Amino acid sequence: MDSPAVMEKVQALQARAVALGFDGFGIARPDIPAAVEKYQQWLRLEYAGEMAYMRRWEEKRSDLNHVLPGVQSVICLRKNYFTRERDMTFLEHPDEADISHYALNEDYHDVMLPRLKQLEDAVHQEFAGCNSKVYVDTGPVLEKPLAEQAGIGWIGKHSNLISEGIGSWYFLAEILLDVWLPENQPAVDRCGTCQDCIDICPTQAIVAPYVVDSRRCISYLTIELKGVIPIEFRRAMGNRIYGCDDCQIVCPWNSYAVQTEESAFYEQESTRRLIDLMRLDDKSFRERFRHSPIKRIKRRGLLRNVAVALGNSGSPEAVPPLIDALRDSEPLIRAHAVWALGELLQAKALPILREKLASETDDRVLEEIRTIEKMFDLSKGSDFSR
Ligand code: B12
Ligand code: SF4
Ligand code: SF4
Repeated sequence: MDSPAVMEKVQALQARAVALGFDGFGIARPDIPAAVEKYQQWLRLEYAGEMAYMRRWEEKRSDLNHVLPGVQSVICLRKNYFTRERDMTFLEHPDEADISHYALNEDYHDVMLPRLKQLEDAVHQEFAGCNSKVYVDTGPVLEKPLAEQAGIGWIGKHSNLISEGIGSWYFLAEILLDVWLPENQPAVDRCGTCQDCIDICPTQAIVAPYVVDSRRCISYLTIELKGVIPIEFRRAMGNRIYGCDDCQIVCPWNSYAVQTEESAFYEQESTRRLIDLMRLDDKSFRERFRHSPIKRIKRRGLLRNVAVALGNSGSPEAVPPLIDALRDSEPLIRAHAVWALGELLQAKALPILREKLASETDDRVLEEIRTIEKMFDLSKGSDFSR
């Protein structure tokens, strides 16, 4: 029932959300059966790759009563992270790292969660005795279809949520509660006949309109995947070392983006040179990325990605730091440095690899050397052809 008293409380919460720095607010019913069915289909098609958490919490994601018993409403929130023009010119600087726009400075989880909790406090003041749960990204909640139902935006063909006249450069968050609040009208799909995102995707990860196969997506390969990056995607990664924005860069709706007022999302001056990043030790990695989402992939994940990017750089300057990386204590980094040297030096990489890695024992590293040997048919008499 949209009683005036409830509407007043909702308006007060919306005003509080704006004061806390959220720029979109809407309410959805918690049951979204059509989206749940597609999510389960997505899981069955193995599109989640190694993201075990996407499977582990299937029951909760499929029915929010398992997250908050008696849940009746979901308050969905949007927070803009757009800070500067984002275009494809990063490809013209292959010796510099491309970092996805959302990760330029502070970790959004850390920025948003305290404010979400303050908004939750306000919810409890308005609805004394209610139960609630708050999430930003990491919870067992299908955030995009809920936000679509709440009228925040529609799920575009690249599968990100887009708002009319605003674009898609924003994060989502939500408050689940066991109080009935009047829902908003769902957003309407405005993609029309456009399919620019599908055409630009460097790895053809958008396997059908609205469907992303994570295993092909550079965002997954550089952030979520813990192990060796499949060879077939390494060249396509180019200089993208943390996430990928291509499908959003080309989206015409993002021409409406306005800069966020959130200073925590603006980039600080720091080197983007791949050869400098390749030389980060544990201490300097921790210092530089202490507050950044990049800390999640740890030094070994970042330098794995940087090695691939250096392999794609075509730059002779990349060779010395990659040779040094063959001595790194992390086999994952050594393995990708081997590949990168093969890309830069072709068969000439082999004498260097044989010398520097004469006592290598890690299977992943040995496999990379064997691949180069096979490529140049130089495996005869090799120490690595066990
Ligand atoms: C897992 C995950 C990923 C995975 C999988 C991406 C994906 N498309 O699901 C990976 C690692 C690849 C990823 C990448 C990115 N992510 Co992410 N990710 C998530 C997470 C944790 C879960 C999303 C999810 O439920 N996926 C499961 C699938 C089933 O969901 P879906 O894509 O929404 O699927 C819908 C459509 O596919 C649709 N569908 C329609 N027709 C059909 C037909 C068939 C046959 C099928 C199977 C499905 C289908 O059904 C589904 C339900 O509506 C959410 C946070 C959250 N808790 O929700 C953030 C989230 C979606 N990510 C976010 C961001 C910012 C990104 C990146 C932009 C980061 C970057 N720059 O690198 C990229 C974008 C890549 C892309 N094109 O999607 C934001 C998106 C904000 C927004 N504006 O939409 C979120 C919401 C985090 C947040 N709180 O802000 N992400
Ligand atoms: S984030 Fe990049 S790789 Fe992933 S779907 Fe979009 S364009 Fe493709
Ligand atoms: S690029 Fe085109 S098809 Fe893709 S999400 Fe944007 S409007 Fe939709």
